[in-house]
Amino acid sequence: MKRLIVMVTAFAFVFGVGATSWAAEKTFATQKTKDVVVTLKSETGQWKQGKNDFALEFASAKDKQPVDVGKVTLNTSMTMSGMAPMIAGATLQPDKTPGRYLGTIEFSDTGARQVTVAWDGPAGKGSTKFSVPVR
Ligand SMILES: [Cu+2]
Repeated sequence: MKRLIVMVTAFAFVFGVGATSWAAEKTFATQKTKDVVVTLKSETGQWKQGKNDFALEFASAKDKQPVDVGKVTLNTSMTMSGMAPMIAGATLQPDKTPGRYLGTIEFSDTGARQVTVAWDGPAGKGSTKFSVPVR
């Protein structure tokens, strides 16, 4: 029995590192619409200049249960004085559980981003905007 526990622990250690789910995720943005609650999470709990990994989750506004929203996009825009807005979009892929997506996004500088999340699927079509700082 002891040997089995050691093996399971070793397995979890080897395969836990580098996996797409994080040991502890921190929520860094949440936005409620009429139908859904959109949540942004990551291991660091923030977006930084450079490349970022994060998770995007959708839950029902009614009962907080995960909701499959189908096709999802996340785009960001930053207003710059005397310049065209800086635009960055996320690469998103569905995670193993419904309503959860894993994303990467790259920012070339710091500052507040206007984030637009849009979805189109079984739960209907919608979009929401909110602000997230890049530190
Ligand atoms: Cu900028």
